[in-house]
Amino acid sequence: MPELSPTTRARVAAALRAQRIETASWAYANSGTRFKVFAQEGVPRDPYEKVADAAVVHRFTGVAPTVALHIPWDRVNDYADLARHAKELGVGLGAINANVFQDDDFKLGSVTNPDPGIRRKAIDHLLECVDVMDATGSRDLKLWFSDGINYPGQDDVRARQDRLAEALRETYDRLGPQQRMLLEYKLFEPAFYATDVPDWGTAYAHCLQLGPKAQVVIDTGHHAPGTNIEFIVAILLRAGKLGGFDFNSRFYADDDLMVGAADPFQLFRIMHEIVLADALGPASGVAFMLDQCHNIEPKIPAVIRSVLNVQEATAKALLVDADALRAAQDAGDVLAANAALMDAYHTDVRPLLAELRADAGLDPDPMGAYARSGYFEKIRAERVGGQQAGWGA
Ligand code: LRH
Ligand code: MN
Repeated sequence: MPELSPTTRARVAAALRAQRIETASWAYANSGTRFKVFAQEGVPRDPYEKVADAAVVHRFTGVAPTVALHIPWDRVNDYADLARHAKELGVGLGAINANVFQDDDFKLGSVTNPDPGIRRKAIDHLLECVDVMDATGSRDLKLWFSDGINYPGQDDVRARQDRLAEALRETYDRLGPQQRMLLEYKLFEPAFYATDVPDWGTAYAHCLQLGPKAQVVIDTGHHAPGTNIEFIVAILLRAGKLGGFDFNSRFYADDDLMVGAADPFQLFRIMHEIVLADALGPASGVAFMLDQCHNIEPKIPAVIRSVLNVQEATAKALLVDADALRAAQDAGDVLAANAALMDAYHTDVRPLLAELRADAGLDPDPMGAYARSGYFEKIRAERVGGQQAGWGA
């Protein structure tokens, strides 16, 4: 790695130290595909054990201080007690994810269902999730709707949008002053003809109509192949409507693989747009969340690896020589401009990150440190019996 000037090193180090990546409670639980869910030893049996695993990821990476919850997968009797448990372990409870995609009543839709009684049931769940936020102290309500239709004519597309808007409005009006609604879009699955929130434009239109507390979430696995996701990032940042990311990666569809595993260059390009817009720090309001399923790989190491992948892409993006890039762009020097990005991308930032971890009193090698910690052996021995957590589908 080229010798960094002291000012560059200080700037990059400060930005990386301030980075915050939220992990997902469901990533620590069993998950799979419609073909098979492969159970693993040591998997949590309840939200308390999921939070404990999230705390271990933070202990070894130093940049994952919150864990997102999913309701009802993480329903407990006393959310304030769960928040206390998290605090004792050095983490906080993050975004609250609603779930209106697993109830039999929602076969033809949840908030978009033709049946007003079923819509009421769905909205009541969204409102329950805001109650949970009040108890956990969470800022973000994350909404993903599996709602859609499988055949042309199955339902009226515009009528479904009206129903969606009505449900979002009622939920938006329930939010507290410091709370936000993050609307997530997805091109398809489980709906296979039309999804009611299929793309960033639809999510953006609804968020614009709702107001400043409604923002768009970009799940990196939710686009048509070939979609330029960093373009969407730039557009939503420019509009002040980028609420956050569900980071993962994919080779084909919504594969929910480790972020950066399938396309590290895409992750770098996304973080480049974030750095360009000075939207990396917590003050930007952009929530950097992981939304992954570790179907065959050991879960806690996979989450640690994912956090490291985001750190590495971020460090590379922070190393882009902004002045050289700007000069080349202004001069119309296409190759020099592209080279400014590629030089940063091809920089091995791992030694720098290892140094920064050591400076922060962390083991420079979080994956190795976790393996040597004996934590897996401990949970494998302790977590015997009971019902392992999963998607409860
Ligand atoms: C939908 C999704 C959504 C979550 C779920 C776990 O595909 O990305 O963010 O609710 O995964
Ligand atoms: Mn998601």
